[in-house]
Amino acid sequence: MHTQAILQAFRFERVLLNDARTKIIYVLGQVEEEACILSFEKTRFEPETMALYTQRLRGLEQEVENNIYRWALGLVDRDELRLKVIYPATALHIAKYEAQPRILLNERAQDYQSVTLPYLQSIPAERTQWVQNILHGQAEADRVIFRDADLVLLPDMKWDGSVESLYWVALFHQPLPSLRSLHASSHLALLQHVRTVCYRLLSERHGLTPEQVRLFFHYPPSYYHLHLHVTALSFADAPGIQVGQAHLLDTVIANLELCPDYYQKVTLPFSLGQRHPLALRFQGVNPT
Ligand code: M7G
Repeated sequence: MHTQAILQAFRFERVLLNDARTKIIYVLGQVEEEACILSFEKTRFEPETMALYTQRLRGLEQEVENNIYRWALGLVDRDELRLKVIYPATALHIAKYEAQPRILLNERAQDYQSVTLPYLQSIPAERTQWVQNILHGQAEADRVIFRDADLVLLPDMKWDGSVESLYWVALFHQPLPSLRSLHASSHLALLQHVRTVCYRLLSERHGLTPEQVRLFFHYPPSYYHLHLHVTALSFADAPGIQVGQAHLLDTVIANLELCPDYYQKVTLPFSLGQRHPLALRFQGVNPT
């Protein structure tokens, strides 16, 4: 089904999340009796268009003047929006995007075995079909930045294309579910390799130095097929960089150098939406 056809058939149900800071709204609806999530994001200003911006502003309303200060609401022609569509959306997607309180959990090594592992094994394989499509060159092939026998590097769905908000993602061919699967003897060389590749391409393409980027894993991820997040440091409030979620690649490498099975032993604290299925499974395991 084409995006336009999905939009035409969309029947609005409710707003999942209205983020005033990021100017992104997530809405849930139905398309042909199946759930569909749409997100609309106000796009960033393009510096090149600013010279003539004042002339495009019209319909000023709610003007206030006070001394040298004044403010108003206005309209600009061709107000662009970034649209994302998840269709059909699963209950997991709805739980991911719906506004809800977050809770901090501690996943001990034994909790990974008894709670998280059964959870990730219960996730249908089609949830990571998009990863397989990229790895096998069946989707986004024209966007791929780098490909070799170990990994594929490409722009993340979240990237708006600007260097300041650079967001790439590196997908590994090895079917490693997450950070928890990493062991020095099998993966240290792979992690050093991805770091080298990212640094080289960030420098060649955008003149970014290693001091200007952050490479990190999420734990827990939304998708249990290991992937590395690559963002510009100037993207100061990039989504998912908070403690309880992001683990810097440099720290991961250093931990594995100190202790080869660090990620099989360590307790990993993480934050999740209270209604996330993994959080529900943890109830009773992590009484606070
Ligand atoms: P994550 O840590 O599993 O989940 O990261 P998160 O979405 O909670 O961060 C998955 C990363 O892959 C995110 O940064 C997504 O924006 C990105 N991503 C997800 N999908 C479905 C796609 C896709 O189809 N194409 C691309 N290029 N990136 C995607």
